[in-house]
Formats: sequence, structure tokens, C-alpha cells
Amino acid sequence: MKFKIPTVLKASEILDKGFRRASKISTDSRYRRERRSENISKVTSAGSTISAKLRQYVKAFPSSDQVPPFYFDLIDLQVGMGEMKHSLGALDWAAKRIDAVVNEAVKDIKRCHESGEMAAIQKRTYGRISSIMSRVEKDLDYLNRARDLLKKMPDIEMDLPTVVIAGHPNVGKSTIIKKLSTAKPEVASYPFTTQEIFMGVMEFDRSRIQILDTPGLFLRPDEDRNLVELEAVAALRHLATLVVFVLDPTEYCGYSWEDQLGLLKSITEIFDRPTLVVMNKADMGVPEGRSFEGALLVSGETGEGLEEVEEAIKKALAEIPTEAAPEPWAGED
Ligand SMILES: Nc1nc2c(ncn2[C@@H]2O[C@H](COP(=O)(O)OP(=O)(O)OP(=O)(O)O)[C@@H](O)[C@H]2O)c(=O)[nH]1
Ligand SMILES: [Mg+2]
Repeated sequence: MKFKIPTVLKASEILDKGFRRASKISTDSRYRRERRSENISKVTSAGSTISAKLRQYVKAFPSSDQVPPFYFDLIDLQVGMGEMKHSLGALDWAAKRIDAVVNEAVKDIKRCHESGEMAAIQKRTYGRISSIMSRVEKDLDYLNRARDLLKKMPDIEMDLPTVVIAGHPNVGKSTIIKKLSTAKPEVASYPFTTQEIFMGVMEFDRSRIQILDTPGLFLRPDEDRNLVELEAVAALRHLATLVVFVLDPTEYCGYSWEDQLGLLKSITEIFDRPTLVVMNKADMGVPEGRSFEGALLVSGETGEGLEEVEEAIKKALAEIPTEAAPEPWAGED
């Protein structure tokens, strides 16, 4: 799903657009009747250009009851669903106010007897429109920033089976996903290299599977999690058909084996999804006593064991009944 939202112009730019269009309407007539219709056309054209632009934005942004739960969470984390709603409400209010101000001006101009008076009403109306626009200046700026964030959101296909890779930071999630799929995430030897959900596609025979790289997680309650961790949580909660959990038995990632097992346990308990456990960095040797029942031993670095991971993913997905997968549109909480 992709959000296609036009650039949100600044209040002054929208005003310019409206007034410029209106300024093109002119009669050189000295007759009062024609002057009157020119004034009416000007205020109407300026007002409707501006209010139409505002309404275009209101329509282009996703509304909270129309987005799938995953995007709802992501928007809420990155942009703030409440703030977005509030700012869109403000634009809607401004569009209505501008229309009302224009209607009033048209009535007043129709009642006028003098050209000078008509011109004064037009000027006053432009002033009123400008002051309405200045009241939504901050909302427009905010929405433009929100638009940039929405544009960068991962383009998830809601009806494809989705594998979500999870684990502590630095355990090698991105290294593995890079080898398994078309995704090209960044890999680096520091925690939280991955700052957002990354999407790649795996192809098995002719069927496509979506595979998501997520930021690293710590063993802690949601209220203590940082923003990037919460994005991983949103993917696990709303998208994961299957979880591939990566453990680093070498502890080179910087987190203890016990903490990693604790995180695995808590993820399994909270999200209750079929989970495939992978022990990474096999090329460095596995320290004595570190094992996990059913886990596949792999090396993202050398590629060792990754074919088995592919096979296991394929097998696990085939075994998952469709109704057990999350329903991204219906939500679940
Ligand atoms: N020796 C060895 N190093 C690995 C292996 N897999 C990953 N690494 C290294 O571990 C570090 C972290 O790898 P990433 O793939 O960025 O880890 P990540 O889990 O995606 O980390 P975050 O995005 O921060 O959560 C990098 O320096 C990798 O080169 C492996 O199988 N063997
Ligand atoms: Mg990563």
C-alpha cells in the first residue's frame, strides 16, 4: 500500500495561487454592471481556488478508519494519528469558512451601488481569506512533514504471506534478509542500524512471499520501547504470518544469550505466531551449551544454512492454515 499525497503548499503559496487566478479576471469596462460581475468573479475565483486546494489535501490523506491496522500504528508512531486528524479538521474548517466569507461578499457586492464600494468589499474579502489561512498555517506545515513521512512508509502488500524477521539489535537480521530476498537493507556492526521496516520479496516456484526486516528489539515492555522498536512490534502484531527469530549465540551482538532467549519467549507469548528460530554467526563457532530446540544453525556472512532456512520457511507457510494468519484489514486488538 502506497500513500500518494501531493506536496502540501504553504499558506502563502495557496493564497498566491488563488489571488493570481482572480487577478486574471478583468474587464476594462466603466459600466457598473460589468464592474460588479468582475468583482464577484474575482472573490469567487480566489475563494474557490483556495478552498478546493484545502479540500484536495483533506481527501488525499488517509483517514484513520480506512487504513489497515499496521499503517494505523505506523502513522500514529511517526506522524501522530490525533495530530493528523486535528490538522485535517482545521483545513476542512478553513475551506468552509472561506466559502462562507465569499458567499457573504457576493451578497454584499450585489447590494452595492458604487464601483469603489465593490472594490472595497473585494479587498476586505481577500483580507478575511488571508486571515483564515494564517490560522491554518501551522497545520499545513505539519501536514507537509507528515506527507513526507507517509511517502517513505514501506509498500506492504496486504494479501501476500508475510515473514517478519525479528531479534535483538546486531544479531544479523539484515545480513540474512539480504541474502534471502530482494531487499537491500543496510548492514553495520552497531545496534539499531535498521531504523525502519524494510520490505523484500522471496520467490518460491511461482509464489511470492513478502519478507520484512525490522529494527532490533529489547526485552522490555512496550511502554519503554523506542520508536523504531515499536515499528517492529507493529509489524509482528499486524503482518507476521510467520516469524523468523534470529539468535546470536556468539553474543558478538552485545546482548547476552539469556536475554535473547528471554526476548524470544516473550515474542512467542505475546504474538503467538508460528516461529522459526535461527542461530546466526555459525562461522564464528557456537559456544558450548548454547542451543535451542529446532533452531537452524546458519551464517548470514558465509551463506551457510540459508538454503535450509528457505526450505523451512516454505514448509512452515504451507502448513499454516489461512485463517491462522493475521487479518490486516480487520484488525485484531
Ligand atoms: N561473523 C559473522 N558476522 C555476522 C553474521 N551476520 C551478521 N554479521 C555481522 O553482524 C553485524 C550486524 O549485522 P546486521 O545484519 O546489521 O544486524 P541486524 O540484526 O540487522 O542489526 P540491527 O539492524 O541493528 O537490528 C554486522 O557487522 C555483520 O557483518 C555472520 O553470520 N557471521
Ligand atoms: Mg538490521
